Amino acid sequence: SSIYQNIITSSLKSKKLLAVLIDPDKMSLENAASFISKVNSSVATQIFVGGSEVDEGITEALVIEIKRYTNLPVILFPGDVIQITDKADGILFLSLISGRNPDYLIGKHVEAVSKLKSTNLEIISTGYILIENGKQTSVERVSQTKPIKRSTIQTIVDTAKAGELLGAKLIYLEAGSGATHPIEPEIIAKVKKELDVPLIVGGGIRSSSELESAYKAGADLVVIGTAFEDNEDFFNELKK
Ligand code: 1GP
Repeated sequence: SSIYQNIITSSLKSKKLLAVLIDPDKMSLENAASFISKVNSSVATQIFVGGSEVDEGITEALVIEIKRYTNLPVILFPGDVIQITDKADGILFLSLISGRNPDYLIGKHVEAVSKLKSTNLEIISTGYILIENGKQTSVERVSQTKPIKRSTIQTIVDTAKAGELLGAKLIYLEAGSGATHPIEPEIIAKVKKELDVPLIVGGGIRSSSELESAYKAGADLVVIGTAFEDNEDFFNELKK
């Protein structure tokens, strides 16, 4: 349980964590080495690999390539069962608790068990909460679920707490990849106040000031993908 233990320890010490999200659908094997060298010289502490729509087989090849170039933990953030590979270090076992689609609450998890049993992946139960962000995100489209409205903060807070009470080891507030606006600090702060487990925040964070404001509001780990895909120079602002 070293990945989770590290997140817990960091959270207790208020040491903030940053995961770089690599979508196998958008990252070619050829570009992985140079991208990872930038990740290595940045303040990033984790690498997440996953996406909403990824063809079978691609994830494993990419994870092997990423692991060649970094010692950071590589954690699967899968949109589907076919993205599971034992070449990674861990997996966020996500239940989409903002939605009411049984497939994404428990169905795909049942399907995943036979695959997971043959791996040494560290499996981290994660309550995944999609929050409305003005446009339809791919999580919404693929999962056929509605996000929670940002105005209904109490529902967001109660959903996060229900996830924790059901046993989630992490709660992940998601605005959706490429979201126009990141999750409001007020939402992050209110959720954090109610939670005993670490809080992950992601979606639409594109600057170091937005990153800082998510941390300040209470995010223990922030996930950034699109901002690095669009502009690798952003790593220069996040040098160690
Ligand atoms: C998406 O939270 C992650 O699942 C990261 O989102 O690509 O917008 O950074 P971005």
